[in-house]
Amino acid sequence: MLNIGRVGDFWRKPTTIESWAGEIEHALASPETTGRISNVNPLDTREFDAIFVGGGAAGRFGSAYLRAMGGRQLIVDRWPFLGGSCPHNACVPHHLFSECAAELMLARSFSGRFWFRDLDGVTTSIKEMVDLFRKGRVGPHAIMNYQSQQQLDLEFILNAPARIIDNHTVEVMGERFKARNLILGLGARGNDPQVPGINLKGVYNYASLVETLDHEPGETIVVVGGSKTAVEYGCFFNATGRRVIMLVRSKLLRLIPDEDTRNYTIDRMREQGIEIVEGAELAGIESGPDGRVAAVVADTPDGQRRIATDFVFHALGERPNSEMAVEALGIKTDDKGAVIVDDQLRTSVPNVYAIGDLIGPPMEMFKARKSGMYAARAAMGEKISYLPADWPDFLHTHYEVSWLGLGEEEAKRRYRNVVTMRMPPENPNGLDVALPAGDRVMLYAMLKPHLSGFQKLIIDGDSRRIIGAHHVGYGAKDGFQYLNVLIRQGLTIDQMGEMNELFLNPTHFIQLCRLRAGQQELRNL
Ligand code: FAD
Ligand code: NAP
Ligand code: COM
Repeated sequence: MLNIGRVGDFWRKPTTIESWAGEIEHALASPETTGRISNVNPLDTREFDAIFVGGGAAGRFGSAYLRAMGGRQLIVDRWPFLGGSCPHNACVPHHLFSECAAELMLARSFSGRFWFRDLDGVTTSIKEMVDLFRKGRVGPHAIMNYQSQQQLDLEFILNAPARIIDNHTVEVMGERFKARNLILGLGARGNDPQVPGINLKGVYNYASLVETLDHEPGETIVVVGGSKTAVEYGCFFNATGRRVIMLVRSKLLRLIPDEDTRNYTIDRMREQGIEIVEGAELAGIESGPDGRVAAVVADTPDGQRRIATDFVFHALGERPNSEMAVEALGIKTDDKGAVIVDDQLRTSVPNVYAIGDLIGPPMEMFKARKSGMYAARAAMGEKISYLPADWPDFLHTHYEVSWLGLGEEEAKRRYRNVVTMRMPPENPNGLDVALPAGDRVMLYAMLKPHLSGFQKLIIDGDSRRIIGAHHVGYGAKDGFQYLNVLIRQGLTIDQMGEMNELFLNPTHFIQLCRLRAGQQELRNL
């Protein structure tokens, strides 16, 4: 009989979200004295169909699916909650900080007018927001545990690192568990720049920021990196009133596929005061007399530059946590440490699957959850095939930037008759036009029109099919999820023009299509 928790197994225990919050708070404060948080069914004698090693988005969604199919699963996670890095240090804080960036940009743009207080020269606290998150995250954590235990009937052991023994066996604090399959969802961690001074106090990545920020950053902040995380945090720091200097190895935001969209995005970042140095390599971080960061040294196209600062944030991508699987199982990985899987999410070791960030890019929530779900089906004997393709994407600056399909440049390489529809329209005064005027940009549209966003739809004029969509503004990314499916099914401008819009909406794509759908020979708009 399994009863492996500390006093009082959680199986069928009537918990609440509040009681889970207390449990998790206690465990985070003193993990050792809490011991294992065990929710294992002591009466079920069936073999586990799969042990999910890691209970992040990938492991949790995979488990829920396997359980829904009637199988028996067990999750083991070293943290005292389910859901993994998303609610603990990755997506959820990012969304909080990006919301702060958008709110602060609005407040600063209309500072001293209407109901906005005068923010001229005012710096707002970064630490207060980080502390707010650290205190508040226990809420989402508790919901994950409550839902998984009470509503999804999942079996799990938390606050307990797992050790892989062989392809059917995992050891959890001295006790061994066996399953028909292992499904590894061990996640990834931030890459550290390999430079002198990287361990100084005052140097952070997204994870250490929320765990260890112990001072209010000074006037100047250096951000190293040029992709989603660097930009999202850089824009937040900037919006608080800091001088932000971004050191970018190659090109900023090269993942945005449409050049007009990318340029609008970067122009607005610069306009908010962010200094962007492309072609810059971090050379070292200097210490002050107190053992904290005092300056950053970078090699830039204009020569070596020393920037005085007490706060450095770096975001250089992620490395999958594959070491344990390599040591224990000899599992095959690529040169970046990602576990290699086939389209059935099988690794090089029989009966071992891998999912989520552990299998490399795209390291996004949709893939974590879907790969978990597909691995569960495979482990239950279904023939599946999962390779992420054609997904919609987004990031935050002070805005939300969403895209899917092709950018205009790539579209023109692939199609001979590319038609675009954009807002603001392409004209010499384009940036002064109060379009798009949609949700959450109406004040900008009235008073600072060039801040009201940018959007572009790309169409193959011959087949009339939509082949790309791009948006800078607010509230559009939700629609992009569904639009992506329709576009993969061959959505045309004529079909889009038949949809029913809710005026005003963030994207305007439906009414733009209706304006042009009557044309035999499509022209740009
Ligand atoms: P994780 O959530 O990292 O789960 C891995 C789990 O394994 C963890 O719970 C860990 O405790 C556990 N574990 C590790 N080792 C052991 C062990 N030995 N024993 C037991 N347990 C172990 N994606 C989006 O789609 N949208 C966003 O807005 C977004 N924002 C992001 C912001 C940032 C700053 C970052 C860094 C990422 C963001 N992502 C976003 C990506 C997203 O967070 C990840 O793709 C997703 O969380 C990966 O889920 P996972 O289950 O694969 O890994
Ligand atoms: P990323 O998208 O992999 O980008 C890494 C950045 O670091 C790039 O700008 C890269 O430059 C730079 N870089 C890498 N190694 C470097 C080095 N040695 N020196 C200098 N620069 C270096 O990673 P990320 O932005 O850190 O994000 C991590 C993961 O989380 C990604 O998979 C991302 O998709 C996900 N995430 C998602 C969201 C979201 O959905 N909104 C938000 C945040 C993070 P080059 O361009 O020159 O290679
Ligand atoms: C979301 C975590 S923050 S999970 O995907 O619901 O497990």
